[in-house]
Amino acid sequence: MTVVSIGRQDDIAIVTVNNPPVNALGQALRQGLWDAVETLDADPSVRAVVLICAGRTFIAGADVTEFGKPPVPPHLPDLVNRIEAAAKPWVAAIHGSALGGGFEVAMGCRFRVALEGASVGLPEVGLGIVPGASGTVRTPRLAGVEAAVELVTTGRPFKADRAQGLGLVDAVVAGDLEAGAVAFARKALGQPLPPPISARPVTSPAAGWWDDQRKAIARRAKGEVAPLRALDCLRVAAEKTFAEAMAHERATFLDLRASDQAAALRHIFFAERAAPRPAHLSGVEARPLRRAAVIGGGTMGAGIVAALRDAGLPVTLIERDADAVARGLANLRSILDGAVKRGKLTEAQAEARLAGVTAGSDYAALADADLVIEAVFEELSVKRAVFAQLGKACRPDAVLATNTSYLDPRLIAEGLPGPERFIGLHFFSPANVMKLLEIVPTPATAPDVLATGFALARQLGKIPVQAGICEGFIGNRILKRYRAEAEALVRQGTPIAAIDAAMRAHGFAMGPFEAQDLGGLDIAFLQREGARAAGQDVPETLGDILVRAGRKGQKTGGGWYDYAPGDRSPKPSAATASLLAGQIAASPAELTAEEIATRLTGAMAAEGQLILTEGIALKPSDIDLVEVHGYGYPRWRGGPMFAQGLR
Ligand code: 3H9
Repeated sequence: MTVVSIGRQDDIAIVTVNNPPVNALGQALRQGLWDAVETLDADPSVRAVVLICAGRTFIAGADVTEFGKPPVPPHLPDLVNRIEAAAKPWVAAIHGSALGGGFEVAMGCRFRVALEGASVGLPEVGLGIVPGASGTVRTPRLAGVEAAVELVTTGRPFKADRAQGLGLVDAVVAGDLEAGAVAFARKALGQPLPPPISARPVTSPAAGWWDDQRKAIARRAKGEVAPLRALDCLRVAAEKTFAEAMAHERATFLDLRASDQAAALRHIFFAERAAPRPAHLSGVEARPLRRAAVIGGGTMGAGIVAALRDAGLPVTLIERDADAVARGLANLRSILDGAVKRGKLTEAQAEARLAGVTAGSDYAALADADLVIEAVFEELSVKRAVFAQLGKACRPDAVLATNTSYLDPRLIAEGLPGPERFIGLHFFSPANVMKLLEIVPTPATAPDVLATGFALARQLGKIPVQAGICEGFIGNRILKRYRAEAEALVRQGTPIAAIDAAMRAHGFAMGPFEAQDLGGLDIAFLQREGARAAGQDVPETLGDILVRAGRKGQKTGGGWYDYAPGDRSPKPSAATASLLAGQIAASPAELTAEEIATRLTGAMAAEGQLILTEGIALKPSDIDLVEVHGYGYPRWRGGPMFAQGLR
């Protein structure tokens, strides 16, 4: 396949890159571009060059699959310099995304023209590295230090119009990108050329500004090293010569590329991309999804409605009676209002989301639904009653899903006519925000129904993970083990606050006890009580002792910790200490923060190993995705299985 081809529009050469799927800068493409510069420099009939890409996007970056291998020339920084030093001006014509090395190549060009809606960015920190082909050095020279710091240290791309406002691109065109870029090039040839970016000046802010940035980034990064190293590169770029800054950036890039954090982030990057299309479902066609319905308008049901509406699906919401319908709609409204407040939706978008929902209590409204998701109270008899009605009201080919998080889906589906259309779809709260979706087939689930679960995840922009049937599936089963291990540490005398602090230091947003106080201790307690009532042998937990004493977490003013009214910051609790006193070892084992984290993440991985052995999860990376996307496991550690070398 020819990855680079050269065409002409009179005296303007058109260099087209065609390296599907995302025009990543593998060795062949780097060489092809290098050769194109040489060829066009030598051609006196060419006055300017437009660099454009075939397919869905402009060059989306270096080829990440090459990162584990020794670099082969031409190296990307040299290629960017070569394009910049070309005898004719190059114009990058950007559609889709110009990311990482792709945007660095665009900065080697004398001009950048973007199609409306395109974006540019330097997402390298998300892969645990810094830009390695002048991104930290040319960006501040192109658009100033402040824009460069935001672009590089957050890794978030900028849309074309914002990029133009900051000077990252020179023009935004609508319609035919190639024609627009050629017209731009012709006009540019009639004027003096701007200096190449490497020759442009850069002004460094005062030392205090850099210190403030460092503090803010360190707070956000929670142990992730790349954003801070990227800031260092930008500071060197602003304070030293171009050549010195390039050398510093390259050394940092190579150092980080070989780091554990980069390996972990690459692992998650590829696991996320593999998840929506599992190999065992290739060739299995999903059922069409045009209309969806949700049964139950509680927090979870309303969140699922919001997620379905975000994906543009019309939704029918069914509740028991008129009051419950009104409450369900109010729940949805409050989710949408929250999104407006946070700037995620405009008022008009929120209204449109709401307008696409038909709510009522009559199951007859489900006659044309392609997919129904049950999200009612977590009790078997209640759920069974719902499916008995669905069995009568829905089309025989409609996919019927339960959002249960603990119950056995086989029991929920018992007696359902057409059990092959039944599946578990376990969303995480808030369902319109959390990316994880556990997909739980029963032995009766048809392959195309399973494929429909994955298709739904793709449509909703979620990360799907297939889970087998066991209590808690993958995520909640590991959570239970994690909490049990944390309680075991408390029993051995490790202070509650030391455990939470250790897990935060490890990169979790919260420790296990703070998280329980936030979510409420009563949910898991009621579950254990249910199991006990059903005759199972469930030993008393420390959490049970607290709940029995009325300490259910923040909502009761205290759980593992105390909380002052209106203050969510946890304070060590004398009441908790006295309630648990009889359970705690007299001579405590002194553990370091690292030992605590190793013990707890080790327990997660051990449970993950059991889950794999039992066939509940299909592969270790699925478990890592569950933990990273559902339970706050630090992404840059790659998940519990990756961290233990279980890949
Ligand atoms: C970098 O550039 C370093 C430089 O500064 C310095 C170097 C010296 N490489 O996401 P999708 C594959 S670091 C290899 O589903 P979309 C992906 O695995 C890089 N493969 O598509 C998948 O494969 P498959 C900085 C890549 O349309 C397929 O392409 N750049 C790469 O939803 C489709 O991917 C980035 O971090 C890659 N760089 O989204 C950009 N990227 O089909 C990362 C993708 O076999 N990429 N693949 O499963 C993206 O953000 C998205 O892919 C993009 C398209 C937005 C471009």
